[in-house]
Amino acid sequence: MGFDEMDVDTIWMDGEFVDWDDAQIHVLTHGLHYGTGVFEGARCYDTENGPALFRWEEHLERLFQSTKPYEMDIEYTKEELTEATKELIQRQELPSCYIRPIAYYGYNSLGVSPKDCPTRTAVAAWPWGAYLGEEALENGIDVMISSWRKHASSQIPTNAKTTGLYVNSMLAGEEARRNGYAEAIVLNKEGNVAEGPGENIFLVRDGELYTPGLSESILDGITRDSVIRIAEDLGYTVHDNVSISRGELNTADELFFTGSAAEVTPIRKVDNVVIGDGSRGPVTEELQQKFFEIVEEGSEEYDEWFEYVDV
Ligand code: PPE
Repeated sequence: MGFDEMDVDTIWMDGEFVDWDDAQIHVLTHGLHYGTGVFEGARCYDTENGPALFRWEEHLERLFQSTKPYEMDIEYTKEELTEATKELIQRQELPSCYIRPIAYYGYNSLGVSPKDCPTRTAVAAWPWGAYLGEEALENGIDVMISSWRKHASSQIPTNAKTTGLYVNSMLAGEEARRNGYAEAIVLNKEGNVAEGPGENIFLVRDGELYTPGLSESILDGITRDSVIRIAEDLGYTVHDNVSISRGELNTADELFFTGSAAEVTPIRKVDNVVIGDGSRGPVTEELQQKFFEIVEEGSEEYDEWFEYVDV
């Protein structure tokens, strides 16, 4: 669904709330030419205690961490960005939405060096349903191992959520969709499993969970972290610092993706190989149900994960 069909009218840009259609930038913006932006994707859930930003502090922290290799200075404090985001949600009356903060080198001069280009910051929010479709949450998706490899973190910091990184994600995702799959799995330079184009991946084997470690060229996903915590609280053993070979995907009992947009999405097939019995597995289902229960209720047990927005 395009933005034109959505009931949204305001974007926060560099300290001001502007009309959606006026949220424009110059075509010679540095970030457009060289991919020099960092961004976040978070969700606001309409919990039983009212709308709440899910793990907002962690998203903001990662946004600021992402600027470091690029020596970008966001001119706003975390508090200011939080206030702006809450007001953006209030103004648009969006009880549940996806939130996209972005900071990027703006307009002044071109040439790879961003010197003298200002750092611009914006926050947008819009309604966004299930990333890979409602049906995917229940039945799982078919994925393809991409022929594109993830950048090694010696080539580009993969733990920074940089706009330029996502051309790799786009290539992998579109290759998969062209071939009739819903999404891709991207291997790292060593040929081990890294992640999806916009998701982390988990494997279940003999009732234990495995997910690639941070040195496997992955984004340090916040949903990944949430699922690890939920799984451990439910009594599961989670191996979160491992390498997973391509072959291990085939023999997994269950596989699933996690992400702010993708939430917890089961994987039922990798290339032509059926995973488990080809449907959402029991461990995936338990974790997924618990995840949705937490975000729908605004659970007390995980109270520190919620930042409430008064509406
Ligand atoms: N890996 C990548 C490469 C990634 O982009 C995401 C989020 C994750 C893992 C999961 O991280 P987290 O959201 O913190 O659990 N991808 C975002 C962008 C999706 C998009 O299409 O844009 C997201 O989920 O918001």
